[in-house]
Amino acid sequence: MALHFDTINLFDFVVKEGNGVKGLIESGLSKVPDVYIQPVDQRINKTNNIIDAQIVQLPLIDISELDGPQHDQVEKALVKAAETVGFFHVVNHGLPIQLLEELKDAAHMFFNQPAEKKLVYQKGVSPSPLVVYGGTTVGHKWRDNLMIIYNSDDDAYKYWPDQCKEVVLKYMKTSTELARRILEVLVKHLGVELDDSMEETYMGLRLVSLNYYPTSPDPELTVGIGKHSDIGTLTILVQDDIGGLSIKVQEDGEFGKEGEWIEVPPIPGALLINIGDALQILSNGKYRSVEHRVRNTNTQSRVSVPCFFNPGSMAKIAPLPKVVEKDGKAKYKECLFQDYGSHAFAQGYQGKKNLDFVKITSP
Ligand SMILES: O=C(O)CCC(=O)C(=O)O
Repeated sequence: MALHFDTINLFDFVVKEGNGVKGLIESGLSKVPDVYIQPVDQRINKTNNIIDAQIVQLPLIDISELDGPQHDQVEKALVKAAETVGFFHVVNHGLPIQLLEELKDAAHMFFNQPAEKKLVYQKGVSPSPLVVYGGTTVGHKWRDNLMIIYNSDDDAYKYWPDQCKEVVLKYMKTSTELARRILEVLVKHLGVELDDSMEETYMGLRLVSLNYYPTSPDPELTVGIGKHSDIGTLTILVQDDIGGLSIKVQEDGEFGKEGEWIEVPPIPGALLINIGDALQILSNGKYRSVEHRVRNTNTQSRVSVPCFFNPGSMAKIAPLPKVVEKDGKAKYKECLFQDYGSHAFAQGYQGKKNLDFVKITSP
């Protein structure tokens, strides 16, 4: 028989007892609890699982061609995607397809465990503050999550959950190579050689998030994740074949009209990459972070595994001097990444508003 929840025991069930949203749905819940019902302006309209947003093909880039005769065209395609839509798929990316499959399996294995096993990784009791499991009523996302920040291989072997430590570590390492390659191209286009001394600024803080989006009794009322832009430089996303991610078009053009949402269907074996706020700041606005969000479905749960490349907490982020020189003025002021991150987390899901924190408004 389905359980009945009031707000307090809902919080206890989901968060304190570690059942997550997944546990809610497995309890037989047939109605979205009030706390998860989104305000009308945050809802993702859909009828019979067809979202209002259009379905558009994003740029699909064969990254292996960076080492081949198409090198210049691939560089151009990366730069164009980063300057316009801010999201693109890559294939022949160097991450074995088997690794991607194992990663999704590992996510399922972790979330399929009984609540008490997941609870071990909850904030405050987790063996490491860098590994945190949370089902949440806070932020009202219809999603469970395991967040893992990389510190060292030793810590990974000691503290990360057995179900996923090997595969997440491999994923983080191979995607770091890929991210570095892409950042090299993008930064070179700005007139700067990316060398080891800049590593801290571009990817000093790497984290992997395992997302589990359970089916929702009414996907019109819930969101998997509300509209936001990522705060770092680049994000690489592995996802299963369910779909549900949509992005907001920033300017009229081949991907739609400014302000429209487009659905991004997964491409088997491809990785989805997007630009984050820090790269928008470093590039003085040339490369653009993008608002995105995730809808739920009432038929299938979904897993996704983003690897976020962020500046280190103590890294100063500001437009690159070479770009400012060319542009004549800086559009953003310098700040510590940790201050930017704190501001963003305090704001919650506000689209791209976080950038206002550092935006220089003309007198
Ligand atoms: O699940 C997805 O497709 C996107 C995940 C995401 O936006 C996030 O974890 O910040």
